[in-house]
Amino acid sequence: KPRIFSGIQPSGGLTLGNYLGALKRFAQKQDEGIETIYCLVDLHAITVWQEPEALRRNTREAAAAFIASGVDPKRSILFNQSQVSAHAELAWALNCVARLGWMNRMTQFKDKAGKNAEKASLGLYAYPALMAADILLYHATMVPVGEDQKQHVELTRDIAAKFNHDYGTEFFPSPEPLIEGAATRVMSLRDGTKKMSKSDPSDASRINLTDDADTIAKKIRKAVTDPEPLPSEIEGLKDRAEARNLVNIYAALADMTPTQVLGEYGGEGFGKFKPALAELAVAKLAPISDEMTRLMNDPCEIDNILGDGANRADEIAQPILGQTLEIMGMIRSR
Ligand code: AQP
Repeated sequence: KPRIFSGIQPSGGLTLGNYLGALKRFAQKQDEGIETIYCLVDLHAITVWQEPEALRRNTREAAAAFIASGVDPKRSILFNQSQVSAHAELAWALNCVARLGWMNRMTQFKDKAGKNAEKASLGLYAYPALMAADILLYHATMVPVGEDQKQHVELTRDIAAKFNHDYGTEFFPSPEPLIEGAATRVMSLRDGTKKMSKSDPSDASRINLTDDADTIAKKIRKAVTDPEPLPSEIEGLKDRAEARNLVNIYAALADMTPTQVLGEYGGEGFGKFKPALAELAVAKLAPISDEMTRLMNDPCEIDNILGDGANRADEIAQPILGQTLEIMGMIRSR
């Protein structure tokens, strides 16, 4: 039976990258009649330092962003990871299945740990095994993610296959990464070779879902670009990372293909394209930001939604955790 699982780290305010690469598609998937489970992965967030008050606020704000983007907490399960303890428990079991050699190849660890990997937390290194647990705990078959998470979903498939092989079972299904649309990798507005990220020190590099209209317009106006007009054909964007990024963002926001966008704006300079993009971005993001502000006025309501989601997630997760441990030879006598 198809089932979708995906998560977002509440490690800061969410960006346009998170919206186009994840949230917008999460809401669409729910409308395709597939069971959808969405998680605010707070246990992942603490792999790098989080101020406790900020983590609480960011978790509620991310929940508000899901709901404001169209995820219906009645039709989908929406919860924060740490309220379902089976995630951490299965992660331990999978830590014992995953091989060091596999973990050493994970590029996100290298990117996030930087040059001084000795100072990184053990959790940051083990992050992909926890992510595998998140997905396998629900026997999820599809994982909608941005490009950057593809390697982790592939590792999840390797872990599932090794578990099944070692224990002579077909217990874990192999999940497929779903990487779709024009904006699977939204890039920084300051550097077309870096992904737009909530933890980038430069606020000008990203559009936050909570930015007001003036801020959005200013960031787009100041986005780094080359001086050439837009090409009429998609091939013309090949060596123009910044221009390609803005065209992809426009396409994703307008539900168009990049080719259609160039059909409209090919030959135009950024003096015309950037204001059009800013207007579109404001039109699409303002209702989300307004709804987030409204929801954030009632943190108790958000906490109740997360609690209800956690109860429903737990009902699926507990039996799967129990069966996993039993397959591994652990006594379950209560
Ligand atoms: N720039 C992006 N373009 C497309 N998709 C993106 N995603 C993140 N950035 C982009 C997708 O959003 C989902 C949640 O990601 P996450 O918050 O769990 O972690 P991340 O991928 O590490 O995102 P950030 O914003 O870069 O966070 P930090 O800065 O904390 O590391 C995923 O589906 C991801 O693909």
